[in-house]
Amino acid sequence: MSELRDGLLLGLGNPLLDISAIVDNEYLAKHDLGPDNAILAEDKHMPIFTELQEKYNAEYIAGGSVQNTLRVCQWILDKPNVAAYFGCVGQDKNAEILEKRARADGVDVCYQKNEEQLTGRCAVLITGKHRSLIAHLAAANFFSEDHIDKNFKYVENAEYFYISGFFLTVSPPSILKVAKHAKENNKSLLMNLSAPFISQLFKEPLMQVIPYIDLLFGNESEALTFAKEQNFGTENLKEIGFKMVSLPKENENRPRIVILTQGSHPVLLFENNTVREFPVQEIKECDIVDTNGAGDGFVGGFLSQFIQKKSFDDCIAVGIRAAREIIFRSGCSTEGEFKFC
Ligand code: 26A
Repeated sequence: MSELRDGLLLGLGNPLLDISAIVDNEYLAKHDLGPDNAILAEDKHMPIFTELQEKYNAEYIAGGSVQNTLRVCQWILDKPNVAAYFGCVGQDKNAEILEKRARADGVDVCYQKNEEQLTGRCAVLITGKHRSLIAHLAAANFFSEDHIDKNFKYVENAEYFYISGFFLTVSPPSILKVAKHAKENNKSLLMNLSAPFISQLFKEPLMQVIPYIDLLFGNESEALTFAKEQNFGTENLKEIGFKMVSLPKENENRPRIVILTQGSHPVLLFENNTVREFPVQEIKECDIVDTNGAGDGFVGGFLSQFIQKKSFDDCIAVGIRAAREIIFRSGCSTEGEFKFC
């Protein structure tokens, strides 16, 4: 086992406050939304934020995909401040709520602060097992590379970097800066496809960073969309995983790993020309509180072991366990002690 120290893991992402409510299909239809969207808010979506507040008894929960992952990772580790985080917030109450939650969970947040913009929010519309995410990034969209330059000690100190595909909508130059540092210093860059729209609308910056990615996470719909956009000519997840593994890679010292989750179906792990399957215990529909943050939780559990150089069997087992715990709770919440089994 390798020793845990402060700042071993650095995450970059969009700090968002989730405004979460249970709605019906009619409400989704009214706003032209599907049950499992993950999109950027357009002007037409803005009334949703007030409606959730005024008519749907919304809950306010700390969110933002990478921040969720780091909070879950810290929840599992006994030691605070192993994970540090960069992202941009406004100077408002919501930023204070986010920072307080993240610090209470043990994440060493280093926010860039924007005086003109409000902290980002994400509407989370729950219908049964499904959740639709509409993110209004606001301040999060104003993250800039100079925050990295000013706080480069965090980058130098970290051995592992975790960045969402979502962050490609904000600052590809920041991602490339960290990616190049990781390559030059033989450190690990882990990324997530995050949502189908990333492979469609942010294809160019995504393909620019792909060669630097040592470990790529995605779920089945994200993988299928990526394959379609890249003309892989197959809808078979195993074939897609192998093709992702063999995309160009800068640091040839490490083989690329690809991990694809598929809800209650087995997690697939691709390495060189092998694929391994890890079964997931199905959760009864009546035990599901909400699936918001489940994917982030999986990565958080995985990272908590990966940064200790544990085996992939351990990393994935804890990932699955963490996702399960998050599904039993509202949003990505981490109160109480994490139970390994
Ligand atoms: C750029 N976009 C769309 C986003 C997000 C996002 N985090 C960062 N960028 N859209 C949704 N989320 C977060 O994902 C979590 C669930 O996986 C939500 O804030 C939610 O907590």
